[in-house]
Amino acid sequence: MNQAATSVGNSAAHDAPAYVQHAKLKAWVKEVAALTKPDRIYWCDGSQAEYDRLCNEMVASGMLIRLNAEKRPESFLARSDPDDVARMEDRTFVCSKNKEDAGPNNNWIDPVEMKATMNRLFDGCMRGRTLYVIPYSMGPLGSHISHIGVELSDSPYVAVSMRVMTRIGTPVLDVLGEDGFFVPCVHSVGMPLAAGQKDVVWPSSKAEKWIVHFPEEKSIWSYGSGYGGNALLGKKCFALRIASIMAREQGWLAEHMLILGIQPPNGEKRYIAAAFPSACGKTNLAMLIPPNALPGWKVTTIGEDIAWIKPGKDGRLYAINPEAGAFGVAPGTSSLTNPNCLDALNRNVIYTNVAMTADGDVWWEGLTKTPPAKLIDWQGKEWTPDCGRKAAHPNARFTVPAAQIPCIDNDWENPAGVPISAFMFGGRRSTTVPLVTEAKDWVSGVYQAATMASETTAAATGAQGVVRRDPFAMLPFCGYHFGDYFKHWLDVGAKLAHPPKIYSVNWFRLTAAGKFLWPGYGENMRVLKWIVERCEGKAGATDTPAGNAPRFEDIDLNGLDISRQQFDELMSLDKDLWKKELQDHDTLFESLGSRLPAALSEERKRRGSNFA
Ligand code: TSX
Ligand code: MN
Repeated sequence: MNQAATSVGNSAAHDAPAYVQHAKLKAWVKEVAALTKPDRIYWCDGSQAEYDRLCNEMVASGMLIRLNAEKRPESFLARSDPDDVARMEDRTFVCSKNKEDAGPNNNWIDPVEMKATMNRLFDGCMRGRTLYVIPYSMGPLGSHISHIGVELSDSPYVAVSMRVMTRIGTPVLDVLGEDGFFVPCVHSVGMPLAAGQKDVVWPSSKAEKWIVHFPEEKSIWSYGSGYGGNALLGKKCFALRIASIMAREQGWLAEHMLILGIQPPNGEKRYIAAAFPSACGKTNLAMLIPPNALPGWKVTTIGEDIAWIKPGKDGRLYAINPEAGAFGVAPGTSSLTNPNCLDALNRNVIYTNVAMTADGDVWWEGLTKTPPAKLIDWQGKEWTPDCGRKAAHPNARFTVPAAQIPCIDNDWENPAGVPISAFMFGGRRSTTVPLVTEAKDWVSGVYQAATMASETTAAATGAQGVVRRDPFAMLPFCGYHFGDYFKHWLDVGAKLAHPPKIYSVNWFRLTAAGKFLWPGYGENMRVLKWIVERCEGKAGATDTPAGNAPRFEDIDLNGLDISRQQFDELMSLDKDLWKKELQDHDTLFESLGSRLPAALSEERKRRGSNFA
C-alpha cells in the first residue's frame, strides 16, 4: 500500500490514545511495536466510518476490488497470493511447557525455543506498514460467557475482516477497563517494506508461515499468512484452541459447533448444538429451511461454526456464538443448497478468491448450474467454461455479518446464551454409520463424539473416501491433549442436573450402487424433529448396539419417497463393518496412552460385546 493512501496513525510517537486506560495493554502494544517497528500505529475504534475508510484505502492500493454497486452494494473482492489460500495445519503449533500436554493431536515446539524464533521473525517485520490495534470481544459485549482479545496486525484486510467477524473497537476497551483480562494476539503478513519499496496486492511471506499458541501465557503469534484462520486470530486460534484450554481450566466448553433453534408448531423452542468436520455442510444445516411437508416447524440460527457453552445454575448448559459473522466456503453455496445464506450475501460482504463477472458481480462453482461464458478467475486471469481450471478457488470465502442471515435467531446476541437440549455429532460416512442414533447416556455420547470420523472428499485432500478420525470435529482445533479433552467432557456432563441428549448423525450413506440413501438438506428437518420429540419424551425408538434408533414409524417421512426397506438400509448395522470400526477406535485410543479416560475404555468393552 502506498503511504499517501494509508490511514494516518492516530498515536503520535507510538503512544496510545488518551482514552486507553489499560496500562498492561498500552505497555504490550509499545513492546510489540518496539520489536516489529511499524511506520505507524492505528487504534481501531470499530466505527462504520473507519471500516469504510480502510476499505477505500484498500481499493486504492489494489488489495480490494469494489463490486457492482447495484448487484453487490458495499461489497468487495480480495484475491490472495496463490500460496496463501487456506489454514496451514502443519505450520500450526501448541507450545505448552510440557510436550505431553499438547497431545498427539498438536504440533509442538518448546516455548523457549519458539519465543526465540518469534522474536527473530517479528524483529522489524512491520517496517513500512501500519500496526492496527484491534480490541475485540468474542461473544456479546459484557456477556459472562464472552472473552476479550486484542489483535495487533499489519494487515488492513485483517482489521476490516475482524470488524465483521467479531465486535471490535472502543466499546471493547470500555468493557476491558483498567485491568481486564485479554488474550494478546500478534499477527504479521511477514513482508516488511524497505523505504520507497512498492507493496504487492496481497503481501505474505513466501519463506515461512507460523501459527503459534502459548497455552500457559494464553497468547497467539501468527507470521507469514494473511488468510482466514491463519490471520483472523479471534476465530480458530482464540475461540477454539486457546478458549478450549481456558474452558478446561474454568469448567466450560469451547466447541467447533453450529447452534440452531427449532420451534415446533405446538411446543417449546429447543436449541441444538452440532459438530461436523469440514465438507459436511455445517453452514447449510445451521440455516436449514424445513420442508413444506412439515408445516409449522421453524429453524433459526445462533451460529454456524463455533459455540461457547457454560453450565448454568439451573444445571443446564447455555451457549453463545462467540462470533459476529460468518467466514464461509463460497463454492457449493446456492439458492438450492442454502437460500438463507445466499440472501445474506447480497450486501456488505468481503469475498476472497471467488471469480468475478464482467459487470463486477461474483461467481463460484455451484452458484448456478450453467457458468457465465466469461469470467475473471480467482487469480485475476481470464476464464471460460472450457479452460480446464476452476473459476473460484475451492476454499474461496465470504465474510458476512451474522445479523444479515435472514433466519438469525432473535436471541443470537442474548448475553445469557440459549439453553442446549441436544448435541449432534456428524460425519461423512458412505457406510457403517446409520442416519441417526441416540446415545443411552452421557458417557456413551462422549464415546460417540470421541470416535467420530469423516471420509475425505477429493476437493479437500485429493484422495476420495479415506476415513479420518476427527474427535468432536476438533482435531485441528483442540488446544490440548485429546485424552484430557475427553475427560473434561465427561467431568462437565457428570456435574449437570440436566445434561443434553447426544446424537450421532450421518447424511451421507450410500447404496451399494453409490447413490445417496438420504435426501439431506431441508429434509434433515425430519431427523431434527425426531430429536426434539425425543427431548419432549414423545418419539419412540428401539434399542440397538449403536444406541437408541428410530424405527420407520418413529420418524416423520411424510411426503418423502422412502420405503421401509430403504429406511432399514439407511439405519442398518453391519456386524463386520462395525467390528472394523471398533478396531479403528482402538487405534485412536491407543494413541492417547494413559490419558485416555477409563470410562471410555470401559464403554469400548461394552460396545465390543454388543457387536459380538
Ligand atoms: O450440506 C449438505 N447437507 C446438510 C444440509 C442441511 N450437503 C452438502 C455437503 C457438502 C458441503 C449434503 N450433501 C447433504 C446435507 O444434508 N447431503 C448431501 C448428499 C446429497 C447430495 C444430493 C442429493 C442428495 C444427497 N440429491 C440429489 O442429488 C437430487
Ligand atoms: Mn469450522
